[in-house]
Amino acid sequence: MTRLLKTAVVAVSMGTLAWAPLAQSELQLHDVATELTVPWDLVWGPDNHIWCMEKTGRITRIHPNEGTVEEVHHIPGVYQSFDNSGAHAMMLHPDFPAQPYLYVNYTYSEFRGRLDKLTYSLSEGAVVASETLLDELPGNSSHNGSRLQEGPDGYMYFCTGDMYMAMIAQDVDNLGGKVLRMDWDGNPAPDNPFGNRVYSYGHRNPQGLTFSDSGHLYLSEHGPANDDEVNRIVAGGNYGWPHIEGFCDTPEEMSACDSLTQVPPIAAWTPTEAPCGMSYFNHPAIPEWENTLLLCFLKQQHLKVLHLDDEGESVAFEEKMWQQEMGRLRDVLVAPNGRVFLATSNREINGWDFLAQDLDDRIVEVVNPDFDYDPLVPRPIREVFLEQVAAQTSVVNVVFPQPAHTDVSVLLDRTVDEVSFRVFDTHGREVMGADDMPLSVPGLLNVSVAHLASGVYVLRVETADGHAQALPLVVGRR
Ligand SMILES: [Ca+2]
Ligand SMILES: [Ca+2]
Ligand SMILES: [Ca+2]
Repeated sequence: MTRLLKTAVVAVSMGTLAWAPLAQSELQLHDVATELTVPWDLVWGPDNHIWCMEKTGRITRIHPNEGTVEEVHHIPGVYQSFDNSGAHAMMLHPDFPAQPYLYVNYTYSEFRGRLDKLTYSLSEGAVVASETLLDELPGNSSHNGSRLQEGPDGYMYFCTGDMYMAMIAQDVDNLGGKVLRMDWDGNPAPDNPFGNRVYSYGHRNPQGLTFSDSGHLYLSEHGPANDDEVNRIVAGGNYGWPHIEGFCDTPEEMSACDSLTQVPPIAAWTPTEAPCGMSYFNHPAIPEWENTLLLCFLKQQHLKVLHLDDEGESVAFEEKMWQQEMGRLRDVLVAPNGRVFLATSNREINGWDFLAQDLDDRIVEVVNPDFDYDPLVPRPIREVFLEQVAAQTSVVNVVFPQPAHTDVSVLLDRTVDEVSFRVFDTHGREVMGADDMPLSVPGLLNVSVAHLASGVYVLRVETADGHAQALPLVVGRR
């Protein structure tokens, strides 16, 4: 259902350096999904769908070819101010859906934000439970950041804004103006530089966060009237705000630099252009963009292509794409097969339409028609789940997830295609069960526990050849 908008030859504008390569690819833009409201964060799922969170708190699963939009959840209690607050960052657990969790950051009152862990139910195709990992994050009408990323070290990275309270960015005990590094339950990663969740500090309002293939972490942040920045993040680094804006180059900044070791940005722009979502790109689908950071801009309404040097330590040159053609751009997503998706941000301010263009807000795909993309066929989440289960051949008699909310699965030997099971409460009373039940997938028993009260149970499974085992089962609800 893709609508061809236009064909744009890759326009190379002269960046800060004097040279730029000639580009050969003719890129096309086309709409993937339309009539959204400020799609703030796009994520590629293991089901080969785009997972999208709008500023309103609506979470959808979007078919990247057909553009169908399936609502998964609407976060209750998202607070949107006249300005920028609302829902800002989302990610899926790296082992989703075997670990059926989504992570979201949003403001829930004028001055407060949260990081929540949501539980997705395979049987319901929706979020069925939520747990708050970080409550009482500072918040404000703007400057809330944020982005979430999985690190190559297996930890969760989360960048936060200074919430219009500039000095908190320098306080390593405050969660604002930081890059945080945590496990998947929101606990500090064990070797963090300050013994808490903080990984780096001195950030103003970061809204872009991405890892390169070689494991470097890059962050984009809004400057005040000067010095938007892209930073390469190192553990324990102080990125200067509010004492230093951009590089340490004014007399006041130079005296501050005597007492403060600032990690300088790898790129800075004055006057400000409002950088936002950012993704590392390194794929033959667009050869001219290999080893680049793709960076969205709101105010100046374009995509910048920042070409990194071989070490990833500096920006060699930059290009500006599609200036003022799609309006404000909020996020860029690079799929594993090199497809690139952009999210517009024109229905700003709680969906007011005064900036809106036709069919806004939209997700637009950037395509190189000369490249033969790996199709990465979009598929049901259940199929992904069964594949994950099948890969875990050495694990048997595992009951998951625990606590179970609606469904529980038991991983058995893969030769088992029929079981009898019983569930007992702590008084030894049988509360449910079935005899000689054929398994739709050999080695995997799925049981609905939606009708059981929260509590501890024993699940007894018996196979046709008489092997029986009792396993603990915890049912938990909000
Ligand atoms: Ca994203
Ligand atoms: Ca800085
Ligand atoms: Ca400066």
